[in-house]
Amino acid sequence: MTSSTAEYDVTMLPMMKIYDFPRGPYPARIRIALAEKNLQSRVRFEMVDLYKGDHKKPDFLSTKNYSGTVPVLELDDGTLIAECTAITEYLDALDGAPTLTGQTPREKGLIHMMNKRAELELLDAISVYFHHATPGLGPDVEIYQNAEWGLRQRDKALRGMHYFDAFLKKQKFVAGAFFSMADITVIGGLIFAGIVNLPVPAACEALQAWYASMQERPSVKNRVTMSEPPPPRIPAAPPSISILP
Ligand code: GTS
Repeated sequence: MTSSTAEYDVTMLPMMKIYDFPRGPYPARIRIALAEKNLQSRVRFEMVDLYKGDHKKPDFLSTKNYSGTVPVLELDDGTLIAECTAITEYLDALDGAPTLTGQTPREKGLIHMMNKRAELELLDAISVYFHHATPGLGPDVEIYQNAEWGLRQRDKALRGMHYFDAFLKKQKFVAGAFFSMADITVIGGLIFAGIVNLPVPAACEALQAWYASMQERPSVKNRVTMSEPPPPRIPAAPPSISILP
């Protein structure tokens, strides 16, 4: 599968902005997608402090994302695209050779289905557990919690891990023979599982092995440091001037 078309030049793309929370599992999905598509240089990240509840403030809700979540992609013409799946689809389509969301109708259908399942059965379930049955983002942000609902979602996520394990016993990647958006979403789920100390069950050996190999991918390994500012440039020492005659 090709990663770009002949006339496509990443450096010609206008700059984009991502409203982001660097260590968050959902923003991780976009960071991984950006690296897989070699688009890191076209993006500036703007941190939204979730622990301060900045994503729930009226200004963010009315001007950036009605749903009060990050990431949000902002294009140079001001267009705003929220939802990781939608953002990934946009980024993947830029080069006309989508590698993450599939090229054939069959690939697209399977990837979309498995991506949605990775959200429903794993990532979103762990997110509900985090927000409802743990301190979450703290009392100022978590204004309504329902621990029972959160614990049910934790158990749903554990069942989801078994579901994906069964798939990965049979195939190399979540939606088939190649790495896709569905893998990224399961990775997001397991990043969140790590944050909430929800280990992958020992019986899920295929899922564990797959996750270990995913963590070796540069896009996954370097996802957080992607947005750290480059180290300060040390000015070159001025040429030494001899004042001796
Ligand atoms: N369906 C959304 C998507 O796919 O983009 C969910 C996004 C989401 O929940 N993002 C988290 C968030 O904004 C970011 S993080 O938890 O991964 O850092 N959570 C804040 C909240 O209050 O729900």
